[in-house]
Amino acid sequence: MTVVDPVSGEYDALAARIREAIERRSGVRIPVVRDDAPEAAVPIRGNLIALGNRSTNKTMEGLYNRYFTLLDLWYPGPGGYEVRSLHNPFGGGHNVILVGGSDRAGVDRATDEFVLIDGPEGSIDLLIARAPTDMHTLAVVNNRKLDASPRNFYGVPAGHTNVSVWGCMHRRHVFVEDLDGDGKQEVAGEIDGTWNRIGVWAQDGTPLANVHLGPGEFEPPPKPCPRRNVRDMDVADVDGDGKQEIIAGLAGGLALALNHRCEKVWSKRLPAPPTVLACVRSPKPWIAAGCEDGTLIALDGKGEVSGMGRTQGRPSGIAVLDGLAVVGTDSGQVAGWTTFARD
Ligand SMILES: [Ca+2]
Ligand SMILES: [Ca+2]
Repeated sequence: MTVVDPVSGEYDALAARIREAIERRSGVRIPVVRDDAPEAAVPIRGNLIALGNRSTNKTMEGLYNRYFTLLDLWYPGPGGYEVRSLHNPFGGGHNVILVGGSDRAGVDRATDEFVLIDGPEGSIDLLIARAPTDMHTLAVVNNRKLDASPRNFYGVPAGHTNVSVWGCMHRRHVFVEDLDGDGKQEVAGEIDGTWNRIGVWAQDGTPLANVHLGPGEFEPPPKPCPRRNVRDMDVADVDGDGKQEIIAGLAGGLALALNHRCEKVWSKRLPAPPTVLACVRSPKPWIAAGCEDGTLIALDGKGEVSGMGRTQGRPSGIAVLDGLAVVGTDSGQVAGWTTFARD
């Protein structure tokens, strides 16, 4: 397996993230080649992981011109992403994993969604979330079968209803973490759109916990689907008890903390609905949220406000850098803040 990274260098950091994710899981360090390398040529001569779209990656362009992918500057559109397997396109027994988007935000998100977990009998499963999508299930591709049709990680525990809608519910986060501290990893994430919920599943897909958060907000036509009401989420042990909390920013204006059973630990009403949220893990855990009106909030592990600031515009992205929360807004501002004194 080889990662194809364009000569532009635009996705170098993303290619490194994929290589590290595979190395962490399997112990194998796979090669990364440029898209003008012989190993990246189409028709393909080996198993590839291709980043980007037809305009940013020559390998993608070769596949696109033969109708094997539709990833371009229009599809999946601003911020959209697709992680998909392309099975044996040239009959030579070689396959491609497409990690694509129309813009950097989409390809970045596609890389985030490239999640590997332990499969049966020592094998490895790739969990694939898509937006746009058909159903809200995760696709599960096992490294020994390379069959992209199995679906999992969408069920609900007994006593809960599995609300299902065609093409109107999405997966945007897949966390693989030991939530309850028992040494085994669980899969956690939100399902959003027409109906919103957060779920936790065992590694075999058995539903362990679920909380329903209700219908999404309707947008005026031509938007076909209700927007999500889970705007952002993260997972961290924010209160230091050895078990991870699930922290969600909701369109109704709340930051919500759940335990691994999806039970509410606390919720906090913010000055305006949050658009982005992340947990900062050092030097001590805290939660950073950016709100619609540009307010930047720091919450401690109990949901109490420990700091407040302001930026211009609506926060559209958040990252954590060395104890600092950094937010970018739709008006072009970038702001970093922390609640602790820095060296
Ligand atoms: Ca566990
Ligand atoms: Ca905890």
